[in-house]
Amino acid sequence: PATHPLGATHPLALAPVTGPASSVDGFVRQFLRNLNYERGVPLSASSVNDRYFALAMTVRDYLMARWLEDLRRQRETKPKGVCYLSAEYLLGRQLDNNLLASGLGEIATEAMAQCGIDIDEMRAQEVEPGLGNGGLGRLAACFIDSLATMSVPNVGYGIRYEYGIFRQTFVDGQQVEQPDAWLTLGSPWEFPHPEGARKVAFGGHTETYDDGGVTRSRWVPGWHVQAVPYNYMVPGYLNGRVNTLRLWSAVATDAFDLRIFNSGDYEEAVRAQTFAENISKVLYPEDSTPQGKELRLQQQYFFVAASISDFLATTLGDDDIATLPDRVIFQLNDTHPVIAVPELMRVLVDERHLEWDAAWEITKQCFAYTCHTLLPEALEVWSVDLLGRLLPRHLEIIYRINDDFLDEVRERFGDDEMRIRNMSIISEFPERSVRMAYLATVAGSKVNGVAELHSQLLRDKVLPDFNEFFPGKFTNVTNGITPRRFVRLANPGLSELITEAIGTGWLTDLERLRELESYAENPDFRAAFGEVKAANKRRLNEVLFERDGFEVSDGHMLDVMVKRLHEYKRQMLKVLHIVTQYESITSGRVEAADIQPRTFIFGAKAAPGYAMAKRIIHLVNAVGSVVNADPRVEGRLKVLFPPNYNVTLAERVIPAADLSEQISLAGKEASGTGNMKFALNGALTIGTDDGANVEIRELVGDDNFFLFGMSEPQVEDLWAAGYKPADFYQADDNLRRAMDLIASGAFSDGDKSVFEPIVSNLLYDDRFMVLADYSSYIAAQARVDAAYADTDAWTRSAILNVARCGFFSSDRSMRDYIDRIWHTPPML
Ligand code: NBG
Repeated sequence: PATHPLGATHPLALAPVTGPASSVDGFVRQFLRNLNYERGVPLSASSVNDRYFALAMTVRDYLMARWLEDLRRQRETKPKGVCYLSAEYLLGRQLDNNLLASGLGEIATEAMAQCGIDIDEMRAQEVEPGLGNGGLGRLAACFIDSLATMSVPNVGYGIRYEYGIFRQTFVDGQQVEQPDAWLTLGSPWEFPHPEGARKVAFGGHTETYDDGGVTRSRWVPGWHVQAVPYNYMVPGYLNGRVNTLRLWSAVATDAFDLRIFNSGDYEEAVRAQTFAENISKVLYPEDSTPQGKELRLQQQYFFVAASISDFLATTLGDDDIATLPDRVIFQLNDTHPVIAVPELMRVLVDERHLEWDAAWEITKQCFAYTCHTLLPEALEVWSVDLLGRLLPRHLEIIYRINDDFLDEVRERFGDDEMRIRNMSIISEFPERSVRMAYLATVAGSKVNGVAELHSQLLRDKVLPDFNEFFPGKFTNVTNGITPRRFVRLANPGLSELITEAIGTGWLTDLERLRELESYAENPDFRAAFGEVKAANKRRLNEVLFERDGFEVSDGHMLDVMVKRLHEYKRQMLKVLHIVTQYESITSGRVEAADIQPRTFIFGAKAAPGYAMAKRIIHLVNAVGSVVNADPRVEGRLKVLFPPNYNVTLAERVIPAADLSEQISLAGKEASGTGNMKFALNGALTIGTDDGANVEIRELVGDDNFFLFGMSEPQVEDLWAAGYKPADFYQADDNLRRAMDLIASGAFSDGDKSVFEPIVSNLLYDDRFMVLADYSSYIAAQARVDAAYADTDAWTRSAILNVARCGFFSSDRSMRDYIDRIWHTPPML
């Protein structure tokens, strides 16, 4: 059979490419047409933004026929599809991704060149939609990419935040947040559909009424908001498939305005509008620790109510509501969308008039829940007070679900009040509230964690009673990342090298990277691999220079820790390592010339209200200023902290890294996904036995991974024995010297008070056992230094990391979801 020049084997990809943009000439023509007719400018007077828009539209035009065709086919064949419900999608830039998926990259580059335009200028023009905080949102973006690439019908539902994750700047080394006005210049990728708006209700009260002899409940809402859908194309990689991402934007309802307006209160009418539109105004910048604010619950209900209503109206249509489980599975991405459970019950019982039990049978089949955390404080709860005020009918429904559930528990286990209290969806302390994770667990057909260790701890430690009660409900799906964005686009040099070695096809069948294993023994391949890494470092240096004015030294090991700032991730451990190296040189105990030159790169945003995290950011910057300026270090240690780490920067940093820091306290990081991206780009990991690190190490082998620190059971033992961090401080000279140096004010112009809260927190509290793991970490870093000195052996390990991590493709994650949870066949 013929193969597509780009390696895909889907029939649509093999079909002759037709349409306006399929040749350089055609592309130029369509591009100019878009510039003239959509932007209203001639080429000679066009701005970079005009050209970026016209280029994006030309790519869109090309994908459009496939999108429409997919939608038509789905209407016709009515397959079971996945509705992914997620409050976050951290998409990253779209242009390159869509050029890649459509196979138009070369044509577009050539076409732009013929127009006398540098396509890189237009790439740089795109503002990435930062509609997520970190791993959870980026995971959702990887998943929808994989589903499209695997031809699985899917709609991703979420919120079109007007302001995404804040833009981080540093003032005197401290984080200052700026609004992320990503829509200022518009976005060429979205298709607004105001005619498809759904009305979402809030507040009011409930009442019962007589419906021909049947007593029913109904909700009499207090106010409404319109949810306007914006559609985005989600193209599969070279397979002619395009799925949909549908994000909701809040708009005031006409009725709402009119009523007040008629009363003559113009100002109040405008205020009402602002109130409504606030719902999709801004992404909450909390990662892993929810805020519990009313507006947040409004956002959650807003998008799931709109999504369910949308699915029923546009996809199920007039079909029998009882067939719903054959048509859809709603995947709950963490607890944020869990209010969808009582919403579907409300629709089925109150609006469609199903019996409660029949409705519950349907509902249970239509949901599955993914948990993304192990931190108890991160499990979302909503006070009964707030929930009852905002969604009174939903609270009633939750009570009924809980009553029925607890009856079943009693039936099985007897009147074990302790157990009942532990399993109740309603918790009584410290205030009456709804435990959203419990609601999701009771309702979901499956509950999954995001890495083997996480799923095991979820079963055995977080929700053990539920695991006992629902045997078979708990499962694991280890996270993954899309190799299209994070290998092919981010690392074209490596991609080319891989293709030269093993041919095409690996990008959609990542386990094929195994074929690289033997190349690790080939000196020519190792040299080429090393050259790619070096080129990626040079490219990163250019970006950092242009972006932040940083100058990076050649020949350094690039040691990278990029992820949200959170105490459990232990950026402090990394800081202590740097300070230890610095102190050992400046105190004369170690010759600068004797240490392995390293550049440490940090990237991390802190939640604006998380004081300790912000103080740690301040400390990293402070240590950087001192270390980078100290001549005694002879330039052999360098600390760089580019502000505003985001997907775009990740795509540059990760391919350049030598060492990947994955150093959370064992039992705290659910999975991590950065760890996978680094390994697949040939960085070696220094890490604890936590999250997906465990699986990475198992796959790459102990020789190609720097393991340190306590295991999760050891952590438990140390807690049980009584953890005294100060004992560790006393027992380790290096640790004492590093801590003392920070406490002395050496990094704060002699002002001891600035970082005192960090030091005393470590000495007297240290919830995440930084001090307990310090000595093991420093020893592992010494092993890293020794290993890096042998360039050939290091490169060999790096190649083996790439070769053995194909498992971490999000395509594999999607296959696992399909097999274990969704049971959705691919569409032919
Ligand atoms: C995060 C975990 C990560 C995990 C991602 C994706 C939340 C609540 N959880 O370890 O901290 O990789 O989810 O599953 O953001």
